[in-house]
Amino acid sequence: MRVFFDPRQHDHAPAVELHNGAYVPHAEHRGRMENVLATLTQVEAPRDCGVEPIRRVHGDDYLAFLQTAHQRWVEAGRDGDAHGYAWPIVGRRPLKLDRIDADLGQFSFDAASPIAAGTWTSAYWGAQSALAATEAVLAGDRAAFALCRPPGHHCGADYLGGYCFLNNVAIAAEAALAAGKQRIVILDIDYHHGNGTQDIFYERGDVLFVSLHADPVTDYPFFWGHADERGAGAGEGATLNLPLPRGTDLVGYRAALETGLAAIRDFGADFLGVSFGADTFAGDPISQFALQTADYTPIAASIAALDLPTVIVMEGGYAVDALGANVAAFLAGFD
Ligand code: SP5
Ligand code: ZN
Repeated sequence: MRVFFDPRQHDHAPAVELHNGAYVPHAEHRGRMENVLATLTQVEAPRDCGVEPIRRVHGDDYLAFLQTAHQRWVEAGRDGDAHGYAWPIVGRRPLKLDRIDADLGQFSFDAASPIAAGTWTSAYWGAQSALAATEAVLAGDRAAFALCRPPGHHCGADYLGGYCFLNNVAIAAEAALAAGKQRIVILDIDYHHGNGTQDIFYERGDVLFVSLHADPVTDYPFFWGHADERGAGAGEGATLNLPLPRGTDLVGYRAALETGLAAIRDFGADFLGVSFGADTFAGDPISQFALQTADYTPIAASIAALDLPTVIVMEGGYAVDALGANVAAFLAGFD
């Protein structure tokens, strides 16, 4: 399987994140990618498809914010990475505000996703990796893997969060639609609910979003991913959330996966995007499922049995020393 990654995806290097009331080392760091790259024999850098395919998902105001936020932070006399502290949870509207602090609130939903000097560069090239994998699949490859960093599934059309800045799987899905695909499924198997992806396609009937994740009653992102969120308007019924309890092992996971796969078969898709997070691993430091490394192979084999052109996009996974082995076990299920 072709694998895409650009070394500029390492540039994003926030120092700390807010966790349980204190600043701790940022969990989403370049060592994750280094561990995965060490297990892969062949990795290609993506070509540059430019910003247009990103604009199919993200608004221009948001993209301008991402590109300038850290510079504005520095110009405001601040040190370190840009962190927000105030959010417009009621009646958010596109106000033109001067302060970087206002825009950090306007364009994000959490306080744990700082913007560093290299954030835009890394997010941009991560999205290009997703687009290159999509191109490979559109050209006839059965599956391709985009080693995206930073991840993408928590960010929406005009907000960041959950370590995510550009929604790589949504960008891949829109590229597939632009190339003539008609019905897309996004299967999200990161530990956390993919609230940004869900939001982007919530009112769309041509993109089915299926997510297996830790029950948001107990886990981040809390406010989305509940089973009663099923889409709206033309997208009514095209969102399927399958929340699972902490402690879920392969037995419980496969039962939910079968439910998701049955919905995917019924939908009649011609293209599949997989948001793959390895934070479902038993040893993950910020997550509470109980999957083992060997479990990722049969999980992937069940997904591969859908027999759809498939782009796999990297999302989370913070047990750094095991990440490469977990990714390799997953990719093996497609071979
Ligand atoms: C893509 C993805 O998996 N995002 C997950 C975002 C979860 N962020 C909130 C959880 C807080 C965990 N902080 C742990 C810090 C350890 N250094
Ligand atoms: Zn996650």
